[in-house]
Amino acid sequence: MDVLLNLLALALIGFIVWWFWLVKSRRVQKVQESIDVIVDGGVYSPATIEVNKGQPVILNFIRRDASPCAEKVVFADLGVSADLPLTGSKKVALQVDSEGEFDFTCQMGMYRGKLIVK
Ligand SMILES: [Cu+2]
Repeated sequence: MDVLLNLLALALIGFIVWWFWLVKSRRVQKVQESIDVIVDGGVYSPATIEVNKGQPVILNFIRRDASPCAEKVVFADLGVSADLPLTGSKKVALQVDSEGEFDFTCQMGMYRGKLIVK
């Protein structure tokens, strides 16, 4: 009888772990982070951004450079680009499913940044 109770308790613990941890973590895919990127003076700050593979991330571009040079950000390898407004900010949602380094630039390639996916 004691053995049976122990087995039941173990099964219950297993179920709780499975339900609350494994099932939930698979169902809810959270954005790993929202990262602010300042666009000013010819540089992105930060210029190198590391993110997790296969997990959505939001890059929040805050443009402080009024020159037309800064008005667009292009992730050429990812086929993603965005116009950056002069006031406020622009959120760029990304999810990269393969490891690697992906450059992002302004349309003339003067601003340069790097997204490292691990
Ligand atoms: Cu430019």
